[in-house]
Amino acid sequence: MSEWNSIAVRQEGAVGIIELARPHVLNALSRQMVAEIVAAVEAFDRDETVRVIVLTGRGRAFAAGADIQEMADDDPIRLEWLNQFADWDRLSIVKTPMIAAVNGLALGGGFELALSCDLIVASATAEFGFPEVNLGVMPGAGGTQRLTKLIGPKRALEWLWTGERLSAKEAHKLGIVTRVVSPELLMEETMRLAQRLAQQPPLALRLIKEAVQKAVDYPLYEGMQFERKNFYLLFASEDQKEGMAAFLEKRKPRFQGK
Ligand code: DAK
Repeated sequence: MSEWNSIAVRQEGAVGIIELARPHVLNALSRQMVAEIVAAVEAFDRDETVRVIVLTGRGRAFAAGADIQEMADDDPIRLEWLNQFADWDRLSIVKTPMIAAVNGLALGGGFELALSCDLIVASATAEFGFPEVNLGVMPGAGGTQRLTKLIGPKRALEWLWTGERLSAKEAHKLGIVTRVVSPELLMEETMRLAQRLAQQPPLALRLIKEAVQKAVDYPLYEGMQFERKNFYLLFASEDQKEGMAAFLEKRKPRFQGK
């Protein structure tokens, strides 16, 4: 997809930036928009010049959830045929580090999109929530699973049942968000973090990401075995040679992702 209707895509140095761009409906995630986000993320993921991907929203919302207009008349059989989660699920196999810069409301699918990124940087005015329950449904794109793994079943249940919103500060306290910054500094701070990560050895970042993801699902022993294999694998990289040589020669390393 080279033409984008619902998003804006650009690259700054080694950082690929995707901006959700339907502010008139608070970036409600239409099917077209989800397809575009996934296509843009995958294109960046395959591009060796892109070391970090940043997702953000235009206007006052990051994303106010799936497009209710579009799904109001759905039925289970149509949903089965649409198989729309096939697109969505591809986000979880992206290897490049992904940061969500949450500028405002992140509700329902919008919160799920942020949770499927590796790190969330939030504006102090951002709010997070799963209002699906107020529509008579529930999250379907990972919300009950990802939130529970992050904050535990009791706290997750309370937020999922009430549909109430968490402030950026509460989300930070619960470990959902790693940084809270003032609204006007959101992109600057996120880009600073992204550029910093872009200097790190990309293969190590990818294999660390994979190992941390396994830590969430694997028992400790299996996780440790997985970690070890990735550790060994990095010794096959030029970046390992460069990193250790630079240390011994007391100079700054230059990592190339090789
Ligand atoms: N869908 C469609 N339009 C939306 C929308 C949404 N989710 N959220 C807001 N809008 C539209 C409003 O209809 C309004 O349009 P106009 O009336 O101006 O034409 C415009 O955006 C501005 O919104 P408001 O006028 O309502 O603004 P307020 O500040 O008064 O209220 C609000 C903001 C966020 C509290 C309110 O808009 C609201 O409650 N929005 C709905 C939030 C919500 O329930 N979200 C959860 C939806 S369920 C999937 C992935 C995920 C999911 C499903 C599938 N796949 C991968 C396939 C998840 C499901 C959900 O997210």
